[in-house]
Amino acid sequence: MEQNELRDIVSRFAISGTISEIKPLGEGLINDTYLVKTTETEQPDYVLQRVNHVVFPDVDMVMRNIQAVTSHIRAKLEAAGTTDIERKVLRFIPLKEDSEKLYCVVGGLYWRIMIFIPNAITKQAVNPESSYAAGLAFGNFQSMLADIPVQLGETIKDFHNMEFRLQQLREVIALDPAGRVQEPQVQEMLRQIDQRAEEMCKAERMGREGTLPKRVCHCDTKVNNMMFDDQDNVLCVIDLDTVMPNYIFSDYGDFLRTAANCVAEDCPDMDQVQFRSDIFEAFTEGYLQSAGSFLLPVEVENLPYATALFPYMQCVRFLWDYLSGDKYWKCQYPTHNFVRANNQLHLLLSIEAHFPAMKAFIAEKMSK
Ligand code: GN1
Ligand code: MG
Repeated sequence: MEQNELRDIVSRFAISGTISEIKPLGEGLINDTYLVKTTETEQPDYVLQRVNHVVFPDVDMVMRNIQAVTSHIRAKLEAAGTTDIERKVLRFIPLKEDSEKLYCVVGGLYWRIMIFIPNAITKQAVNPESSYAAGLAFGNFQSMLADIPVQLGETIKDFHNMEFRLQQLREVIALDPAGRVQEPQVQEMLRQIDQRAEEMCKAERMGREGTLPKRVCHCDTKVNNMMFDDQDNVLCVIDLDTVMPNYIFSDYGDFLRTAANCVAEDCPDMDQVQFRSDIFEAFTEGYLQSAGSFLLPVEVENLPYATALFPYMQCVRFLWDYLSGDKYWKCQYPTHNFVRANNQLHLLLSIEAHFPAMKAFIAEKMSK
């Protein structure tokens, strides 16, 4: 994108200060992000982002959700007398022409701007200390949003609905567009998926029966979606596009899926795919500390289920994409999606072996 086009877009927003330069920021795969520097030291710098409207078809809903969430969190922080609030919650800048509107559309693309948080870093890898901090931060995030007075929209419909993900898989099996369904290793994986399908859909059943509530969740709880200060304290949770009502299992389970695997989700050496109980324990400890006060017994009891659910769901989603002919995730080689699915299946097997220890750990924490 040309500098002058970017400058034109930025100038539609009610920012203060003079733009000195605009340069790419971060390595996100879904949205395009730029840093907008201003000349004056007393004025903030900004983050300009193009929202991917293929992945998020209703950008207006995304921005209404974000506005509701950030203003609710800001009000809570102010009421608690928190200092340095601008570094603890994101602030999006409205348009000059409409102070209620937080994005603009230019040539069919969607743009928004937020204040850049200075002296903050993101992390890619975790250790037990940062997992504990992440558990606290994501539990706090859910806790602050527990009494949000508006109904948030579902920015990706049925995003973490296990019944829907299995239905998508069945549909692609029936069509077999890439001619991959009969591969023996696919058939074996389908057997493993089938064996667990009923159990893995229990959140949806409990939801229908009215025993499991939906709460406001982040739904993309990776460690790189948090900002830390230089003392390793969590400042705030970022990447709020997927914030929507969901079972709390989403935030708890997806963090452990990504952080507690000894290797990356596409590592092809299945012997190395192992669940890390040190990461599990540290994250769970932090999470129960900040979310324990509002969680229902049924939610706490099912945390081990949540830990299994997300590798299972991701196995189903990667296999679905493999059988579809690799349309959703970028692939570096023809079996990349199958390798990812297999990695997630092996993570699930390792998690299943840890079930008794996980249950005992949670019971012990809750009895204190
Ligand atoms: C996608 O691109 P990223 O890493 O933020 C996906 C997640 C998957 C993840 C698997 C909107 O997230 O649900 O867990 O890939 N996000 C969407 O790598 O589909
Ligand atoms: Mg993301």
